[in-house]
Amino acid sequence: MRAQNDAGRRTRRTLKVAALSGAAMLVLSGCSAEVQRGWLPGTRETTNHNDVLTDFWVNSWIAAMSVGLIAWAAMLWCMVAYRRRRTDQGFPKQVGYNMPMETMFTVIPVVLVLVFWGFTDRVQTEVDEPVDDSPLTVTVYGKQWSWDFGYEYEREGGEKLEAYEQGIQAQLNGQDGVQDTLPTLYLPEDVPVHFELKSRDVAHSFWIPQFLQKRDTLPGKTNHFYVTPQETGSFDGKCAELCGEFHSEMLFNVEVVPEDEFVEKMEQMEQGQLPGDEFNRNPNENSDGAQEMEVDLQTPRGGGSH
Ligand SMILES: [Cu+2]
Repeated sequence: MRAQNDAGRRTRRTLKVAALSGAAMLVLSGCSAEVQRGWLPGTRETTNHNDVLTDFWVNSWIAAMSVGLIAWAAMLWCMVAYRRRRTDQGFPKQVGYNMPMETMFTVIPVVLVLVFWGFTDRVQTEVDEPVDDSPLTVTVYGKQWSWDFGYEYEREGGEKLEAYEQGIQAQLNGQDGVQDTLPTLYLPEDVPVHFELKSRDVAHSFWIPQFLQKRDTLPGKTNHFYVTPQETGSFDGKCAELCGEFHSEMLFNVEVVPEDEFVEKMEQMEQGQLPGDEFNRNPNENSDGAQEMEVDLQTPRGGGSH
């Protein structure tokens, strides 16, 4: 009996130490900025959407973890409290078709899903709110396997600029300096940007991880997104949709720079409008190309009228 009490006390002490050190770890790690933003890349100020997206991410995790902890605790408690004892005989009491319980198991998850859906919808509506008067429109074409960027920018004085860059596929050969060969998307700090996202061939996805936003670029369709970069710096861009053999090399750089430097960069690019849908692989998926195709089909082939 005495030995048993000692063992019990030891177990309790071990549990207490484990619980205390666990709590201490949580409290200490809770101080770091990285944990506070749920290990997301970027900072709360990288774009005008980062704060609301970060809060949504962190709060969703807290809510999901709370639900998980309650469910796991209930499961463990049931396993222990209602375990089969040595003296038990036959089946335990059967509690199937317990209406109040069944109703609870249905109603609680439905309410949870509706609440999560409500918050998701609110954040999504806020982030996707179109900005009608963006001074800068950037047309992005995804293509196997690089990016084209076309800029139309109206400066505050009314001066209009148009320039573009057509990217060439990166050659990831394991050597240094590849990053400098990637196409670079330049963005001015604190200027709202309207992105028009298109594809020249297959489905790609335009993704700047630190901006916490990504969106598909699809053939025959234009997608939009609106963002205001708020911090200067260099960021990574990627394709986030498996799009063929060299999907992993479909990379680009993002440079957020002060407005005057952005104008300088635009002046160093190809001047004029980015070549449009006529450069797409399947011309049937755009109006100009479809017209050409129609003319082509009407031309007699092989021993016609000539
Ligand atoms: Cu791609």
